[in-house]
Amino acid sequence: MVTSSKVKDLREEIELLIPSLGDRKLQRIAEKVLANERLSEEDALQLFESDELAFIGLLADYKSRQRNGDYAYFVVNVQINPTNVCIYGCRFCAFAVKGRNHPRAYEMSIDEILQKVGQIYELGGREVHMVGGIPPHWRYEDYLNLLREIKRHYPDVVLKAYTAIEVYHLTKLSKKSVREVLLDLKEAGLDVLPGGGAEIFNEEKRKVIAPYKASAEEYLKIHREAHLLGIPTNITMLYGHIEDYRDRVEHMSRVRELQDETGGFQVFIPLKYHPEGTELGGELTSSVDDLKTIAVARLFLDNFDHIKAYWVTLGERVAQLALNYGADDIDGTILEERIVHAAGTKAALGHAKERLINLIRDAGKIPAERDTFYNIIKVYG
Ligand code: V47
Repeated sequence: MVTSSKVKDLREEIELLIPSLGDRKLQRIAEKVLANERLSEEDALQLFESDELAFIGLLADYKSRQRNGDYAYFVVNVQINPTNVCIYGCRFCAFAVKGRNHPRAYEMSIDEILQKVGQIYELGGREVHMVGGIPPHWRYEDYLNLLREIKRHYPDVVLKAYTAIEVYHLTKLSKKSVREVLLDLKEAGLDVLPGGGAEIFNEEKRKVIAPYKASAEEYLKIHREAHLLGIPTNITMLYGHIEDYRDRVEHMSRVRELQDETGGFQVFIPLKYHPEGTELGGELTSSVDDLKTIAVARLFLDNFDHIKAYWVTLGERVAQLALNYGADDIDGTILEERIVHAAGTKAALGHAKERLINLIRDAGKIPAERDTFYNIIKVYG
């Protein structure tokens, strides 16, 4: 744990403010935070329902700096979405298409994929985040071969690839157990499981937004197995659609429980829902809601080292603000992203490292370039 010189000042500020809060419950929560006591689900709900965003942000900033000092992390990475053809018709997704003959369908060739991996080498990065649709014509071996080919050409690349949803699909394709599939993927070159596909764990809402997807139970089982095999994983929560605050708290509670059990999650990533072009439709959440969600995640998930403000969904400005509301990571250069862009995000792509560094500096934090496993590569003091 790296401490920040600001932690003491923040603590004093919080102590000064507590007596002036009109809300007795919020006072009690603040006292718990200062005493390093775990927040209950009721506390988290209370925070979501409170209007005291600035104060909640202060509490979350205190917690974040206590754990990660004044650092905010970024990674030089490339995102690759190999295909948008997908058997699942998730109603929040504007990216996927059902069949190969759809006018918007695409599938990258292995050469195209390798060329994209090459781009990140040129920039000095090593992380490849690869996730896409689940096409009906891909066989078990296709998933493995793609990893093998990338590793054969670029042996020291770090592959953060396929979500628990692909793993679930692969167990069906191969009739192998989750453990066997994960071992095959690991052997083929998988390093980390990304956090996509978690959506919202409440079964009722999950069935409405993603009717055919693996259940929350199955999803979490795959992450548990990965952790047991020494494969670190990330975890997301898609918010701002039909879920309510209770669902968000339930989701985070299940995440916290599994983290208590295994300690295998690296980072929690709240993903802001973008409705454009989706079957589900809806409205964008407010920036107040976005910042509060980051802050509550930081305060509730006391067993997580990192909370990511994913700039692609939040937009650069809110992601930057989030670094003072409990987030300590903004993901990376990415270069290309199609999933959230299909749903209308206007976040500009191809971020130069310098831009991320400036964005972090302007937020009053110290930019720290990290690898996929959160080891610091270089600090830009
Ligand atoms: O699982 C799909 C989400 C996820 C929309 O592990 C949408 O470090 C918003 O999981 N509006 C994929 N979101 C991206 C993802 C991710 C991103 C960055 C880092 C990591 C990590 C993981 O995107 C999907 C889904 O939850 N998504 N459609 C949409 N309309």
